[in-house]
Amino acid sequence: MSILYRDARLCTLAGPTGWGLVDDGAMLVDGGTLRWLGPAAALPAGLPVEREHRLGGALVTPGLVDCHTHLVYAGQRADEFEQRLRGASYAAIADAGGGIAATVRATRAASEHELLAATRQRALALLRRGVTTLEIKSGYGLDLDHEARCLRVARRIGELLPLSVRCTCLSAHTLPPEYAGRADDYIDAVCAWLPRLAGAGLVDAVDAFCEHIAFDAAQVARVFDAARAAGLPVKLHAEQLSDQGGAQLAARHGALSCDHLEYLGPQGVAAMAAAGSVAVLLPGAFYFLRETRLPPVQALREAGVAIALATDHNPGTSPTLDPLLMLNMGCTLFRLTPEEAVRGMTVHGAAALGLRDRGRLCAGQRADFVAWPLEHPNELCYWIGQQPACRVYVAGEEA
Ligand code: DI6
Ligand code: FE
Repeated sequence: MSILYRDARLCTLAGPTGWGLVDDGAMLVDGGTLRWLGPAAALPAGLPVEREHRLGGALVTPGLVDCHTHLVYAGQRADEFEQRLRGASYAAIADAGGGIAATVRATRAASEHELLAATRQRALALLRRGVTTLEIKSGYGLDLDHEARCLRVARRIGELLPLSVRCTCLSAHTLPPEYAGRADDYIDAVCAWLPRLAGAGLVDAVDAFCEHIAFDAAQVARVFDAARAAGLPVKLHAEQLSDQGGAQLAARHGALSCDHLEYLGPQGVAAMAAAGSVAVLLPGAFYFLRETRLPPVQALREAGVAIALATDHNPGTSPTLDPLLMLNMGCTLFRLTPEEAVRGMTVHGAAALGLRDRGRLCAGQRADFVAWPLEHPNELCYWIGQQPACRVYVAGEEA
């Protein structure tokens, strides 16, 4: 079915810089792919158009890519939020058995059906707010069966909703209680699961948490070697609370992305630039943990490292389902320009997932796009908590 969309202001992001605005634009979609786009006045004659749809002067951007979420979990951690407001640190709460471990207990206790229902609601909220490609991590199961369950739920979301879902195995998220004092044994176990989870078609990438409250660089390196042996790309929660040299390690393994990065140093920046790893910045977690150390945005820019933004949705450090709020915070907290922020949740978010077929509007790309009741794309970063009533199109069809 070929569909001609017209009467839109296109924000194509087609070039390396600039919004790529096209006024009075038209787009021809066929087989879920953009075949032609440009000013309506330049529409070639004789295009095969089976259906025509007017977008009422809407601003059209590429579909948003939320490249870092922990969407599969049960329960909530509002009590920890209160404890932190009274002065407890995230690390101290984790050391006392709370934090990620608290969500692991709740997640293990939930049924797969409950996990699916809760995750579906969250994914649907993101879809309604313009997200067309979504990464979902495991990491609240932390044994083979529970990790497999979380990854099955993530996969199922991509079948139930008109969204592209990428599933990331984050079994090296924290040490589960049954392995207390035996972190290296747990890493051995994770390395043994990986080929099985991958063989079941449940994993698109492998992630780990490199931090003093999680795993050290040598342990992460073993997980990454197992990922490579299973033919899977890697990414890393790196330098979130301290500089562990995680970004350099990840870059040596050709990481798709390094994420968080508040404590990233010059050597980490250089390593990421050389490896072409994307810097995924997560202002929701920075804000919610009331962090003060800023990621080195200017150094990343100067080194030519692509910067992405994501929600990092999770119950401990970023309980948001609001992608546009992340764009706003990317600008206000991290001093990104609005164009950098929007690229961060489109073309660079896609790159952080290894996807080159989306994130821009140009011929040959997937026809994932969003029609917004806005005049200019900088408004995506400007309104706070307004949720403009957008229409979301996935592979050329309204979702
Ligand atoms: N860093 C984070 O911000 C999340 N995971 C991670 O490695 C937090 C996960 C949680 O607190 O539940
Ligand atoms: Fe995260």
